[in-house]
Amino acid sequence: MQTMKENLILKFSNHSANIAVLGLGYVGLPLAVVFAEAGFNVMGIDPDQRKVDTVMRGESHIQDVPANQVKRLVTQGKLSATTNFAELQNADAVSICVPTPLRKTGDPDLSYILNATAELAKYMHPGMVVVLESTTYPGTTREILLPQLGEETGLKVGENFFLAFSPERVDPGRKDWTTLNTPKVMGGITRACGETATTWYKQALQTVVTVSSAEVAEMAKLLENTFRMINIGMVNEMALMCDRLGVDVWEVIDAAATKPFGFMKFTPGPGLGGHCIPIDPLYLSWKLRALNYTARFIELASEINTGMPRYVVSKVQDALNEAGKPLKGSQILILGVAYKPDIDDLRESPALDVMGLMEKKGAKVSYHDPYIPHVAHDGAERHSVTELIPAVSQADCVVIITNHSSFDYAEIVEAAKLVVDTRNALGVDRHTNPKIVSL
Ligand code: SAJ
Repeated sequence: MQTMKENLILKFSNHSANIAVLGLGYVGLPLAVVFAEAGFNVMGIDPDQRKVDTVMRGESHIQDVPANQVKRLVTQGKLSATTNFAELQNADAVSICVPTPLRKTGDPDLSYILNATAELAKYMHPGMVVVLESTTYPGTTREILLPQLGEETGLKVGENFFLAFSPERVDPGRKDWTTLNTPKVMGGITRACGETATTWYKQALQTVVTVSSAEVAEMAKLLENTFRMINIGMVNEMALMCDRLGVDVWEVIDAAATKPFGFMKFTPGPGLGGHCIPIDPLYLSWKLRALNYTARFIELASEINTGMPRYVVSKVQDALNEAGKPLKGSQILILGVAYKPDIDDLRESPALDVMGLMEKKGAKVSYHDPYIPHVAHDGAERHSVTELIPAVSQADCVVIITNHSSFDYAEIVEAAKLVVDTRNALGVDRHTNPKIVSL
């Protein structure tokens, strides 16, 4: 008599398993497509009817997923989408790819995971495997999902249902490392869970790395992103120290980066944006506070990173002061508001803080970003200026916040009265051109 695990592994091996992906965002849709390309029947489930309709029309709302690929898979009947969670009753395997943002208080917002788990619990049946992909604090899979999907449904984890965690590693816009070829860590609640989930993912992804528990997998993801957040914080503090020392931080970093081992280059900036790096580490520090431990590196790095927008405003204020102009009443043009170059994502962008702080000090602020036509934030609605060079020449100060590669920096500097460059977009010209002030 085949065990549930053997039965599932057979379904994964012959691709007869029905797959469901909960959440069709920047993680879920690429994952659904990869499973469908591997030959599985995949049902994408999302409460957002627009996302579902887009997929069913054979289109794509995610920049990394080509519409023609969605169209082909939908036409072949390999990929479909619905808002109906009851479809989960037909699934053998479910990936949960829902958001894990922060509340205004800075605490984790687990509402998406809780809602997805509550819906899934209604349709759990023997012989299912569930993998949580959403970045969260260590223990979430065991403490939140297991009780609702296991004990409360009468199912036995590791015997007639299998539960694991596998951190998403999607970097929107990246072409070299994709969902298909980025190594994927997998950790189960039990050994059988890890093995079953690994067998599933190995049918579609090039590399799956099995670890001993869900907690190891949850913590690995947090280490990955905390590593970046802390190093960015450290290099931002280097910028603050170099400013006081009168030393060019960009030259210092480039010099240090000539070391071929034992060093990894990070660069200072106007702050920390994105949906991962500024947020994920706070899930870890929040969990540790509940265990009466203060994650000092995370808290210090967060303090420095969140202080960078204010530092940028002080640099602009000092630069205008040198020109005999108060910030109040000055026309400021922000260049680039996306959270990093060459993408259209505004989430947690430091540009939002810089613009808000300047307006509070009485500056007249406008922005130009070819990727972001309008910004609605904190009750203010802004639109990207269309005629860039006239706006540059009219501004009392141009502030480069996001160094999109499409900008013609020579033309911008030529037309500008003053430029504050927070990304070293202008390079060595900063040494010779009195118009340029660098972070
Ligand atoms: N930043 C700096 N200095 C740096 C690097 C980044 O100020 O040296 C800023 C960026 O401008 C941005 C923020 O930090 O505002 C985050 O930048 P990021 O390069 O970490 O980009 P993200 O947030 O898109 O991070 C993603 C992450 N991917 C996942 O979590 C799956 C991260 O793990 C990747 O390492 C990163 O992409 C990447 O390498 O591009």
